Amino acid sequence: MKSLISQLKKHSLYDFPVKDVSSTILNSEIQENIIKKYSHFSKSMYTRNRIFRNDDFEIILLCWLPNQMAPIHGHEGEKCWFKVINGSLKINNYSIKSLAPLELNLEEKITASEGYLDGPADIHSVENCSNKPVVTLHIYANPYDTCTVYNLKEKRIDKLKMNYHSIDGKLC
Ligand code: 2CO
Ligand code: FE2
Repeated sequence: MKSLISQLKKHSLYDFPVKDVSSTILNSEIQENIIKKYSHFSKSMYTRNRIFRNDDFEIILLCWLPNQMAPIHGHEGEKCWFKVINGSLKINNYSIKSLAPLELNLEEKITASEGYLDGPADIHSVENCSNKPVVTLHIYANPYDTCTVYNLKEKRIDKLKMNYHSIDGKLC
């Protein structure tokens, strides 16, 4: 993890070049003790467990129980990557067709299994459709605290405050 952090610090000097950051994340081994330390699951929703944050980027471990999902949301212009550490998830990528009334185009449906690297993502939903817990490692540059949620059913756009379930391994 130390080496991933120092490589990302270098990438931050060049505004996170997509190709280089992608290969850094793909090539970085996430040790079992790191996964253990930051993995916390909750029955109420998927959890966001902060490993590292500075002004330029953050690293979060997300833990998904079966059927837990992130609704369709945007990434506020930040660059967002995530790698599947174990298990398998479904990702839907969207683009905006119209804001009023709200209409999105479903661009891509991806089944992401262990080792898959997603990103940089823009508007997507992510769901654990499997019957096993899933862990994913997320890099966000720059960190954001609120995100836009696209509610297609009610044709509404909401702002959602992002919370952490744990920071540095300790529950919030
Ligand atoms: N962006 C969501 C979050 O940070 C997870 S979906 O993958 O980017 O909670
Ligand atoms: Fe996301």
